Amino acid sequence: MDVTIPNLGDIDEVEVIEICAAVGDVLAENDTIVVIESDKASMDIPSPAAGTLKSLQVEVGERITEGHVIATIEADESSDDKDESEAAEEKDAEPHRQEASEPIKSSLSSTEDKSESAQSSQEIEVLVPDIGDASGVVVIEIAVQEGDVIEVNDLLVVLESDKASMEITAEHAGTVLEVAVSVDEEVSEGSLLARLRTDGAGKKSDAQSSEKAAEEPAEKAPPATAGDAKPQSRSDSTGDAQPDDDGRGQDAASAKVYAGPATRRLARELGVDLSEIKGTGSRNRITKDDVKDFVKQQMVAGRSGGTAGGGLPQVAQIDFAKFGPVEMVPLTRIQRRGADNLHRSWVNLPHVTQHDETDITDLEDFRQSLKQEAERKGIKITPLAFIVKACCHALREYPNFNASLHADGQQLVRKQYINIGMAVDTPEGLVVPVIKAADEKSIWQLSAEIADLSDKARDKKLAMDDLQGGTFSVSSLGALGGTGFTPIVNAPEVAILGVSKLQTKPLWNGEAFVPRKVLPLSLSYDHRVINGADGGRFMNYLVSSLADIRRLAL
Ligand code: CAO
Repeated sequence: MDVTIPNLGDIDEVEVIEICAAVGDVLAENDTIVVIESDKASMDIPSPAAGTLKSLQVEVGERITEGHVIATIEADESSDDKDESEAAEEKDAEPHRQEASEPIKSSLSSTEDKSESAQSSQEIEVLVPDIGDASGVVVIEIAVQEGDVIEVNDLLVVLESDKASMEITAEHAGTVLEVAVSVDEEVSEGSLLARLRTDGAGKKSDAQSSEKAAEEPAEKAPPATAGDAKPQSRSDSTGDAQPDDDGRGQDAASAKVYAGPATRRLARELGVDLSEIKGTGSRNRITKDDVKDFVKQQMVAGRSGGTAGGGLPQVAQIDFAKFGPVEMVPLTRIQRRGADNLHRSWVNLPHVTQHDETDITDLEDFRQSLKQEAERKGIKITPLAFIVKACCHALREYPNFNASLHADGQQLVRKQYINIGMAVDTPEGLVVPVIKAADEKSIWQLSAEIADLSDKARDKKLAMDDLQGGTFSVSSLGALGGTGFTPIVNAPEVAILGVSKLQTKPLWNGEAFVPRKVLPLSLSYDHRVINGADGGRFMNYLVSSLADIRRLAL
């Protein structure tokens, strides 16, 4: 009995990426023989019957098309007397036999559905909105399922990039027809997330639309491909190889490797055997990060002489459980990405941190005097708005702090705009939204934007654009305490200001010690770009601007 590549829908060619059986192997029905992959998805080709694998007609890396014979099976006794046409008939009759070919069929039918939906004005597609230049955006949460009745603003899906999480909410009330993604799936701008049928009721009025109405030309809809099929289980997906819901797939050869096409591609490029990796994704799915972490571990483990990558001394691996009970707490994606970014900056940039203090008694008096007005305006006014304002003035005065070192190491890219990144502490980890054109904004505007961006960061409502384009950062731990710290530069920026807790201290005014409100500042900078004297000048400028905020009006 020949095993052939089934109907591939609109896919011309696929690549054999894995061979899961050897000639002579005794196979059970539905045991995976090979795994094929297109640009969008991977798919197991299972044995259509129990029997012995007599020959394999493909090799890993070979590109093949629909109908290509990949193997020959000698069916065991129970099916020996069946010829191929009988087997094919039986395949139509038995539901489980349809598992291999059904996904491909579903990809074709989804094309039809889409063209139908394009004719109906009530069916809409929810697409991934503009996510700027963010890469590696994954679905981390799906809040609805097929058949759910939803209201405007109901949460549909949560996406997460290296930098932040973003909630995709419904702009129309209606019913969920299809959820087109699964948790841990990587998506990009324009990817289909879900299809809804509107009930003709409300629609969000704001323009931040992440849904595209079906009345748009049908050809605008992305072509239906195997990758568009909903990857929920092996029986209805041409997407990832996934364990069956009852876990049977865990034991089956076909489900040994549970990973998406992009992860498989990365593993192939790096020469990694996916079966050696334990997946950390949902239902033990192997993610790209798992592959990268595995490679890192291999590099560290493989190195002799106690050095890690880049010749750095290796931190000892200790079995802490030997000394008492331990608990393993997984880091959030933002924490892991943050750790990578901070480490990258720390090992690449020669950091210097300069500490100083500024007397902001007058600033604080002024700020207190604004409290009633602030309440009327509904704006919370904290010292941070003044600090950001002072930084903008200092950056204009010292433009090398508002710059990045060019990749060739020979030039400085001075930016003609001033965008201030603001570190915000969130339950998922540190997030740095950016106040755009901060130098053009008043203290009121800055205060409102600081509150707005920090609320959005904590509520996972930041757009990708809110996280991009920073030219200098401020990290305020003032509300928490401390007398100083060494903030890490948010590379490729070249400097960051750390702010610690305001304290009332006795200061000598020439005649007596008087109580003054003193704010500690810590300026870290990239010493390749900024020398100590420049650092000193920048800090002096900040200190005097904050000590006498009339200077900010100059
Ligand atoms: N000294 C003393 N009090 C301060 C202060 C300072 N330097 N800065 C702010 N405060 C006060 C505020 O005035 C406010 O008090 P009132 O409510 O009485 O007015 C209170 O502390 C709380 O302020 P806030 O934190 O809500 O607002 P903010 O504008 O000062 O800061 C934000 C906003 C988002 C920067 C902050 O909430 C935050 O997340 N900080 C953490 C940043 C961080 O984690 N950095 C570390 C990065 S490196 O790992």
